[in-house]
Amino acid sequence: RPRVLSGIQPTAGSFHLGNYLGAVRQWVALQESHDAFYMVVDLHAITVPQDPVELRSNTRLAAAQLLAAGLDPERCTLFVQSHVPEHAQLGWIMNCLTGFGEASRMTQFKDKSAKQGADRATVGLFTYPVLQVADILLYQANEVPVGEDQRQHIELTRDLAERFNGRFGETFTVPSPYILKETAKIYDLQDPAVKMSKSASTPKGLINLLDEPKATAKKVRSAVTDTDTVIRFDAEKKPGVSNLLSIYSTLTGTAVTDLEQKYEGKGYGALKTDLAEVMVEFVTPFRTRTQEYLDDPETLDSILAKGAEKARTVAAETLAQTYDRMGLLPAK
Ligand code: AQP
Repeated sequence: RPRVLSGIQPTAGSFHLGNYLGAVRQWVALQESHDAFYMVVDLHAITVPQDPVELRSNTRLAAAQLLAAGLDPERCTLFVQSHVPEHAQLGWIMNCLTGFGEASRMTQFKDKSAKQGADRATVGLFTYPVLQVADILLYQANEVPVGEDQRQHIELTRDLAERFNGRFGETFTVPSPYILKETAKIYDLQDPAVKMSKSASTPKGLINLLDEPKATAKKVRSAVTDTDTVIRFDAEKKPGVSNLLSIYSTLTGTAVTDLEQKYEGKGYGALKTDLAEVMVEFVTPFRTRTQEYLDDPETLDSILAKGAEKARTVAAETLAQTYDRMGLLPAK
């Protein structure tokens, strides 16, 4: 079975709809066909300041949401990044292979550091993509299911894998991004020109999966569309409506063309009311299941401990091989 790896940050408590449709939904599907490794990336979360108590509870909350979304510990390996020390270790190696200019070109760092102010952005935030390279290469992943915003980081991963292999001999699998066109980028419901994001979206434009379903329905009903009335997918001319169609189509498994037909002659109000209902039907059981996992922290922690053990077996082997290839003297 080909291998996949991906991660999600334990920040902001609830996952948002972009996280789910862009990434987590694919993770659930891929555990059927792939040898899947999924993690809660707490080491990435600390690249910006975190409250220790919240970080710990958000880490459990992220794991609970992944299980609620459908990850099955019998079918995939689910773990917390900091439980596998090899991530930080290979991260250092990859830092030593990455050009300073190369890292400086990462647009996500540019965006995030600009938002924080250059003096407040940490070196950790700067090397975040390099740690991500290590995350992926440790597991010799063939594919990495992520949203469009991560494409550049996967490119960097490919470059570094090829560089290492070229310099020290075939060691790493060169991974490919696994990005589904329809859900590669879910947009802010109030500003369909920008991606839905926990840090950049307005509260009204951001669908947090764990919010009150009623509040979520309201956000959907007040989504920004356009002054036209036709329900048609056209990402350029009708970004708001197209975003709603993508979300609707993915959540219900109905083709966008079928939705266009269904809503022919009907107004935006009908589309939004129906999508609000679809959303409520999706988030209501999701919230309940998440709470069930949170109510049983022992089971949750033991799932994560087993996951970390499985992950370490793979990660340790890759790291040992990497050290060996580079000429680091083994400890006797
Ligand atoms: N709007 C989105 N559309 C599609 N996919 C998305 N992802 C995030 N936003 C969208 C994907 O979700 C996965 C996990 O993301 P993360 O934990 O790395 O969080 P992030 O990318 O930092 O999420 P945000 O909300 O975008 O955070 P900020 O505001 O801090 O930048 C990834 O696969 C990501 O592609």
